[in-house]
Amino acid sequence: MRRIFLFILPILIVVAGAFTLFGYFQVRFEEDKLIDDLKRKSKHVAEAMELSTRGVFVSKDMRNANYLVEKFEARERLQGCVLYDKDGNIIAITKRFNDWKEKDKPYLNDILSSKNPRGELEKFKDHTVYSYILPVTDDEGQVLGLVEVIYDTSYVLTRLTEIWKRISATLIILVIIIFIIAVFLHKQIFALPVQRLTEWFQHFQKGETDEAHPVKEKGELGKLASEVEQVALSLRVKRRTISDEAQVRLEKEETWTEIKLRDVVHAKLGENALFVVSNREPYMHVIDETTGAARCITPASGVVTALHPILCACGGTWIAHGAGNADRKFVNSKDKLGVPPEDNRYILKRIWLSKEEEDGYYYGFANEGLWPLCHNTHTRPIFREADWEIYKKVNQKFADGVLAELPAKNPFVFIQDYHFTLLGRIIKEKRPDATIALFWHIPWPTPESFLICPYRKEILDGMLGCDLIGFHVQSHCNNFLDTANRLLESRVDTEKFSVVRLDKETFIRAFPISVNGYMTGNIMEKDLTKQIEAIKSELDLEDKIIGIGVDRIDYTKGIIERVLAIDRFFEKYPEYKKKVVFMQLAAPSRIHIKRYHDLMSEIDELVEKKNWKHMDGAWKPIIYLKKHFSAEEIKPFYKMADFCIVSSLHDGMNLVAKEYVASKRDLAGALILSQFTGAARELTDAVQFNPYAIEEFTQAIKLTLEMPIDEKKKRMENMRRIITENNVYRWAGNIITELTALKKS
Ligand code: ADQ
Repeated sequence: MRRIFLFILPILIVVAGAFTLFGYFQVRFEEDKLIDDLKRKSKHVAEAMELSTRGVFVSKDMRNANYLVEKFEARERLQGCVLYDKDGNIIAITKRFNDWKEKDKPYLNDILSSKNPRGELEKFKDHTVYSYILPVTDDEGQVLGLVEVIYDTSYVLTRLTEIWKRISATLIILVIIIFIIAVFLHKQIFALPVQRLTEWFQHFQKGETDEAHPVKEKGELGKLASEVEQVALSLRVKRRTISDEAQVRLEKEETWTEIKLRDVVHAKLGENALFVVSNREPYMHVIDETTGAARCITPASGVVTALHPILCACGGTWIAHGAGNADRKFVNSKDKLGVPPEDNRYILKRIWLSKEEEDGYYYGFANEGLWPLCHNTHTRPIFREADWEIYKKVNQKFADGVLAELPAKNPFVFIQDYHFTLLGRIIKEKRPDATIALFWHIPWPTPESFLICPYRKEILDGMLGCDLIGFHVQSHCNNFLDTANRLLESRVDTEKFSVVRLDKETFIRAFPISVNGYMTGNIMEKDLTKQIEAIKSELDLEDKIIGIGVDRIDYTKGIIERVLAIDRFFEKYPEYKKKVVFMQLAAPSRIHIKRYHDLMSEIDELVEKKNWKHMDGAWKPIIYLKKHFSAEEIKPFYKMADFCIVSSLHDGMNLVAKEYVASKRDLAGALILSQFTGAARELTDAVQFNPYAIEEFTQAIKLTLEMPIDEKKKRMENMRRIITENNVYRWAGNIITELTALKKS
């Protein structure tokens, strides 16, 4: 529309200018004509009176004088007549024009002396009149008196206003007609062919039509259309070849790699694009508090860690909340951008939420309600009706954002986590042809625990809108099936592992999530060694045995228990003082929730207290680095650590455990792992323990430190084999394979 305005504006300015000029001259012409007419009439009337008044002036017959001035009053637009004697005094005046007497008339003397008539426009009260004064002379040429006729001129103004009105109305009509014609022509000549070409392009490149492009003209648009045609054709061919090649390669390959996953996606999903939805975005633009410049960070999130390599491998669109305070600066008109920033591999679409929405949906319902509900850590879930209402609204908002992106046929939507329990149902209702999977990254509780949620039915119903629901481990699947069976009118098929509700079947499967196997990245081994040396020298760690913990600050991660166990360890085994140092990397998270805020202070105080208790010279047992690290920054810490502690009180999987193992190429390290993590099911070679039992925890640390090197290597080797085989590409590949198989059956 803006373009049309820019196009029409000069035309309108020229037309309006020409009309105004024309109007101005027309009005001036009309004005002159009317005034001339008045002059002529006044002169005529005055001259007609001249003869009669001569007798009156000679005889000084006042009766006749009055009769004369009243007689001429009947003429059209004539307001009054006045007779003056030879000294300029009024001797007779039309009655209704009596006020004229008051007017100052300095010109009378001139007329009497010059004997010339005078016709002028005069101001009288608040209007203008035309006055014509004729001197009346005797036969010798001596002035006997004056005759004045006064005409009303207000009709001149009325006529001129009418003319202006007419010109303005014509101009407005003309402008509207020009505008309509321009919009119509623009649409016909430009917009419609481009719109048709765009639609044709979308369908042709996907193989949904074989027709030739719709632009028939030969000009510039025709050239553009033929260029578009070439691009569409090569895209179409490329898609098909990729899909065929993928199928061939798949039949050969064994281990899951980035390429194999890409092949699976192309072979199984073919033309259907992949859409991932999560709350947390993979890239966040934030204003750096010290420099004031915007920078791009990857949030500390297991979901992001797992999904990013998949999108990098397969492409597609990731839809997430734009939570960074500089996020809006980096999106295009459709709220999208290509990521990673340095090498665009997929599209990130940001959904904007108001503070109130973020508060109710994310902090409130998801993280104060569902998160503690699903984690068995004895933190009371809080359910507020207002939060639930906002949670529903935000699910609808994300659904709208997803639906706007979906292509015409059979899209594949992959929803992440407890933030979007209602999304599957909403999307399915609008797009029954979409294949929808939901992956639940946290544990699923027992039916008894889930029962306390006031919105349990709506949540289960929303989730069962999906075709597939994935959990990390089988026990979470079993809990979900039990919950659906007990709390919802549905049929659970224990052979197929599915739930049927309202004729819709949803399959429930375990897919243990993982990392990308060997922690690939941009850092060279040489650089890593340099970074390790720098960290060690800065923190005085050169000859120390180093332990590490890497967590978001969350009560489920058992950080308090970890500090207590380290305290107990040095209490029980003081010979390790000055030899062992534990480094805790901790990213603040969900800080607007009181429970998390309190936890941060609690950890700060406890670390301070225990460090003070055991401190010896420059040595202290715990180095607490409370900040968000980039994935690259964490790598040297993993690599230099002799052991890693993961002490979650309850965790869906825990990727830190897997990241640590994946980073230990030299096998020099050991993992101390809580038995309440999903990872504990796979990583059976880790030293496992109960984080609630501080003595047992302490013994696990001691056991690890004193474990023979060969055994440590063996254990690490086994764990690495498992992670290399069951990497994140297998996780995603299995979900897609399962889904396509289930859809066919
Ligand atoms: P999270 O609860 O976020 O994930 P986790 O699996 O441990 O937990 O992943 C945390 C991620 O954040 C890791 O990639 C880690 O490297 C990173 N991280 C931790 N501390 C950091 C710091 N200080 N700075 C920067 N990054 C940091 C949820 C579930 C888990 C499940 C994942 C994936 O709670 O059980 O494993 O999803 O499904």
